[in-house]
Amino acid sequence: PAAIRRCDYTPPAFLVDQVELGFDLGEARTEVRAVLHLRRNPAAGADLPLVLNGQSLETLRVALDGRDLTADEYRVEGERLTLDNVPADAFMLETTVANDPAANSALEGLYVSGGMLCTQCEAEGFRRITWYPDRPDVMARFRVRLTADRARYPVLLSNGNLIEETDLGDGRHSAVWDDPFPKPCYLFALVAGDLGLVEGDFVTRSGRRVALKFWVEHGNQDQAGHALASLQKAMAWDEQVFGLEYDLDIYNVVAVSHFNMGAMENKSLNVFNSKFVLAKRETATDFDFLGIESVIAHEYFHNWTGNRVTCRDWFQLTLKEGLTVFRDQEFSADMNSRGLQRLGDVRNLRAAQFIEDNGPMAHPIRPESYVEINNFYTSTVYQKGAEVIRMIHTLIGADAFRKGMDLYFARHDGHAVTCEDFVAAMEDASDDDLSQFRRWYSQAGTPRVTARWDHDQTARRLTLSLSQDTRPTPGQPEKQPFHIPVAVGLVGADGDLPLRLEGENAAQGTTRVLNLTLPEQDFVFEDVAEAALPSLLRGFSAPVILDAPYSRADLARLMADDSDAFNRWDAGQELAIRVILDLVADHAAGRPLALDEDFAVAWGKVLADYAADPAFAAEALSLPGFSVLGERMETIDVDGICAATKFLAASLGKRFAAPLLRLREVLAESGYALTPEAIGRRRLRNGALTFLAHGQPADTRVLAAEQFRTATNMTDQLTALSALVVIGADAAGPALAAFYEQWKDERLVVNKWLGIQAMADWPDVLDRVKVLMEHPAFDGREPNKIYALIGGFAANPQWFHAADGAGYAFMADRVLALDSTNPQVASRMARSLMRWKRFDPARQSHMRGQLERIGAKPGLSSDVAEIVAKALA
Ligand code: DPP
Ligand code: ZN
Repeated sequence: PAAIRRCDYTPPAFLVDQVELGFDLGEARTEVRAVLHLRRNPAAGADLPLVLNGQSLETLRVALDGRDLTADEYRVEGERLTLDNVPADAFMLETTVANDPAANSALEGLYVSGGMLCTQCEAEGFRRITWYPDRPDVMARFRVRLTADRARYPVLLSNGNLIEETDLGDGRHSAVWDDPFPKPCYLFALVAGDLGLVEGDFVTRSGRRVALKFWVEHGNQDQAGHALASLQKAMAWDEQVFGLEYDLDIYNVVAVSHFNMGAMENKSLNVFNSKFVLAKRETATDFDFLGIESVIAHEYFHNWTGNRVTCRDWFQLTLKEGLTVFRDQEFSADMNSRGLQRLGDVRNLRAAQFIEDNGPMAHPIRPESYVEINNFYTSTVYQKGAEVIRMIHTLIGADAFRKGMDLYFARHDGHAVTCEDFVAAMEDASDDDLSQFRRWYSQAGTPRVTARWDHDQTARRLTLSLSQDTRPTPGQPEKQPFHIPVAVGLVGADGDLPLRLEGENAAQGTTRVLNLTLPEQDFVFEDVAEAALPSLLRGFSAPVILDAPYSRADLARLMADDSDAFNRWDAGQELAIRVILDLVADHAAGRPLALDEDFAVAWGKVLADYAADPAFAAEALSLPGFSVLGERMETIDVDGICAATKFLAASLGKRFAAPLLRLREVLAESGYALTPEAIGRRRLRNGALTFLAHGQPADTRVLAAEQFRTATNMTDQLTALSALVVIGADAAGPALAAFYEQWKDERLVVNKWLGIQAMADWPDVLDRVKVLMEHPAFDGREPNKIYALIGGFAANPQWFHAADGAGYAFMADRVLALDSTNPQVASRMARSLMRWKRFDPARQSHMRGQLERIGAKPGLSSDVAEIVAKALA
């Protein structure tokens, strides 16, 4: 399939003012009658034909202004319906189509999930429902009539307000929903099913009472409370921070078990992957609770950043996603702990986005081309997109940023716009020049910022030399310098020094944001009497790789003394990375591995001081993961990284067994709370258990089994189970069986059970995964189960990357099987093979062979084909 290019954008030839949709709903056959009120777009060519998109539709009728068209008056070619002759001005096009939701395993368009009918239209799923100009810059008002069997589908939902309900007398009923806000069709949704309701409300600051309705499977009503509370908090926060109020009287959220992504922000009818709605203490971990809070908020925030102001075309996806991720990160920071939020977000960015940016899929946050838009819901568009918004916030300041948001809405409410429109609003509101900054939208790759410094004792000045360099990415051999905000402090013997830059009359604060815009730049700090240590990129002020000549002693000092929490944590991580990379080198050279004494002392100090901030200590003690470590090596040494990491965890667990055990006792709590403090204490206590499982497996077995048995919440129970898995298959066997027995009716918990086994560091794990695929707990049509079991295995560094290539062959088999049923999920799995060039020659050849095998499948989906083509390019 050919690539679609951003530069080829043309405005739509026709606009839709109003749509009336009539659904006659059934699992095996749904008929859709669509009436489109169209008119020519004055901004487009006057003689263009009307072209509508459609996919897998059985076309029953086409009528123009009430007159049925004969087969020679329109053309259906592939996925397009063309009418060459339409009235010069406004007209009405009517179509009737049939489709088969039960056969729709791709989970795009109208499909069946657990007996209910639901939809997913972003990005291009609406065309699987009816003929339509399926592009986001066509915004129309929708009125929707749903008709269905009353007993099977008592609940009928669509966007907007419910304006009519009718019992049709014959066992069927209908509902009419009207959405007063014009929207692109990707925000359309319907749900029909037999669902339980959990209700709450929210009164907006202007006094509008909004009914908040959470629709869940019967029996799950006790698991929607956290999602409801999160929505209420998000609504209040958006009023306080951005002055944005909800605009309808009803807000529906439906939890479905079959869903490709996390959730979808359809206007007033969010459809959610049930894992981001359902939670109670017994079944959901702290991580799950935080995830729900953030995704519920994310989809709510889209109502303004995405729905009221939407994207002109899909190249602008980061316009709504980067901005909305930034908003949800800020919300979570305000609800919980700002410091922890930041380091968690950066950890995710580095573990996924930096890796994407340094591989065959590297693309700017606003891509120039795509084959399949579904492949571009990436961590680059989302997470790096959020970092780009954050940099604007840093550069212009919170007040100007808020003014920029106000201006953006004043200018563009009700319209489909571009990233440029957003940046222009920020620029106009702040009077700052963001022209060079715009390169963040057009250039891919992670810049490397190199810092060197020189302290002139006599002149009392510290000169900080910063330079930047961005490596070529596919299609972009040359990079222009970025505008990079570098937040800097100077750590002296008694804390931060006041900062006066050359040319200034007085010191201003202790953290300054420097504007790095050239390939190389010097910044001179005056009045620096002592040999201060620069603390660079505070708060991770830009998504770059920092190269600074810190000695290990410097890192230990920053770990202890930096006033910036992010940099304290990051210094510790950097120290751990260096120690592990040394161990990897020892492993490669056949040298015996030994625990680095300085690192052990620094780590032990954090452990000893945990009481001041247990949550931070938990983060600071945890070791960097496989992907971050691999990224630091020219060729990823799979066996070396696994051996080194295990060795370090075991050595620390052994050496510090006594304080770890003590800490567990001190932190043992009787009650359960979901406060940031309680979550932090649990995280630290459970982290301790994991180190103990590595360090003294035999002694920890009883402790872990005990915690597994007596746990009153899923965080504790699941950590205990993981610890037993670390200890070994013998220790874990009975607990795994008991866990399944206890939770077999809770599908989200069963997914955890699948995932934990897929990630086990056991030599026969692949055989176990294959056996689990036949287990009743698995369902190859449910994305969550595939992500847990197959995705879990792909995240198993040692055994997915087994030297004989068996893991890769297994993954290719899964991709090929999924390609015919669910290309989106297949494409995600295929990405596990993309970075083959980073591995050793034997693994390279195994991975490439599997990519070629996938690529040879006749009729491969465009989703997977694009990934394979990019990987092999
Ligand atoms: N637009 C959705 C989200 O990111 C993804 N389908 O919220
Ligand atoms: Zn989103």
